[in-house]
Amino acid sequence: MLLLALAGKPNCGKSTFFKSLTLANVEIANYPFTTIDANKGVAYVRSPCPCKELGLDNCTSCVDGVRFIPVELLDVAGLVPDAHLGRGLGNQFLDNLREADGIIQVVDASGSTDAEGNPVDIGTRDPREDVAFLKYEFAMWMAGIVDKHLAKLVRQAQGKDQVLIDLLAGALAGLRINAIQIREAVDETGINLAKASPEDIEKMCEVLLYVSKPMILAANKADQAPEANLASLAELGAVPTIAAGELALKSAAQAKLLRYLPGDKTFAPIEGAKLSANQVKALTMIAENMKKLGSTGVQETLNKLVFDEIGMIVVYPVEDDGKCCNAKGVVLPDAFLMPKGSTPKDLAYKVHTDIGNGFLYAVDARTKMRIKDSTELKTGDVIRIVSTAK
Ligand SMILES: Nc1nc2c(ncn2[C@@H]2O[C@H](COP(=O)(O)OP(=O)(O)OP(=O)(O)O)[C@@H](O)[C@H]2O)c(=O)[nH]1
Ligand SMILES: [Mg+2]
Repeated sequence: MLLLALAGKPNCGKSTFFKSLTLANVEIANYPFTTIDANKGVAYVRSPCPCKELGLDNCTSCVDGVRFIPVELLDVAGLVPDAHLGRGLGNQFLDNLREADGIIQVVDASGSTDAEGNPVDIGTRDPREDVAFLKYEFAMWMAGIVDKHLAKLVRQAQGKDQVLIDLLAGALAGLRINAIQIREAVDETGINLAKASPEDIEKMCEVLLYVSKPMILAANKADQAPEANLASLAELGAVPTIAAGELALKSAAQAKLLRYLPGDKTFAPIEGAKLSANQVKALTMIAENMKKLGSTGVQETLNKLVFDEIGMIVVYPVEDDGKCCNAKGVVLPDAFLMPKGSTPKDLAYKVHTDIGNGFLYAVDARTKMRIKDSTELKTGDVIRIVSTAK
């Protein structure tokens, strides 16, 4: 499963963001380092289910035509400047980010926390100052790992450039970094890896981070953020978010107090639901903010990371391309997240190794036609795999 991580300075709302996506029971509080040990949970990206368009009215795998597809989400401790040197909680949670396929960087757009996450008056801190440091800390941490291994690897490679890159890829496999990405970083920075200075290694790691860890910026606490902060963060591509609002809506929907699907533009009352005066007041404020921003932004952030930055697509394998179902008659039973560029054979392997090994051809359920093995699948494709394996 895809693994995504929330990162940012202490007290910016990571755990609130996490809880709003996973409904896991985690600690949230207005002081730094509330979270110490990483929390892992399951969140869902949102995608339109093809059942509506295909006129399949017996789909039980979606909610009103909306499909929620699981991904793993990690909530880690806050990161402070010079964490790579051991400040704050230091390297421990940089280590937690190692295996992430993508990162949501949460910033406190309201400017109500200082660099270390201590509460200050709203608008005091310029949130742009909290953006660059995360990449820097991560790159420096990575540089430390490269530095530790490089001299030995250079000796082993005996002057062979590609061998050195392959060896380094082996050393960085735990960070999910491969030889192609290292080659790209070496070429782009123009360094001589075998003779790299500490500065060369840092430069290379900045590029390596960029190519290996797609990121999205969430301008959180947008409900309390000065307009100027939201505007300057928008210039950096940030999605304005109200994690606390999303959490309130998800919890209220779960308690059947209102109707809300994550990512909806608004929410609807449920007749007969008993809301206290305080709840009504809080919900009114959330509704006003959602109107201003378009939504709470939380689902949008996750979707943008997965679909735009990491570049995943959603594909639906079926066994019966007439009814778009599996052998048990379940309509569109699976929704698989796959990297862009995946082919029918990749899908066959994703269904099962045996199905992949026995792959013969694939049929597009919309056209009922065989598709070429080299076809790049796209989001919403409903595909029947024909394989010698059952
Ligand atoms: N106004 C507002 N407050 C928020 C929002 N999201 C989180 N908060 C508040 O921000 C404070 C910190 O939230 P946490 O989720 O604990 O922050 P964190 O980043 O996990 O903090 P550490 O674990 O200490 O690094 C809490 O008081 C939350 O209620 C939001 O969207 N709007
Ligand atoms: Mg936390």
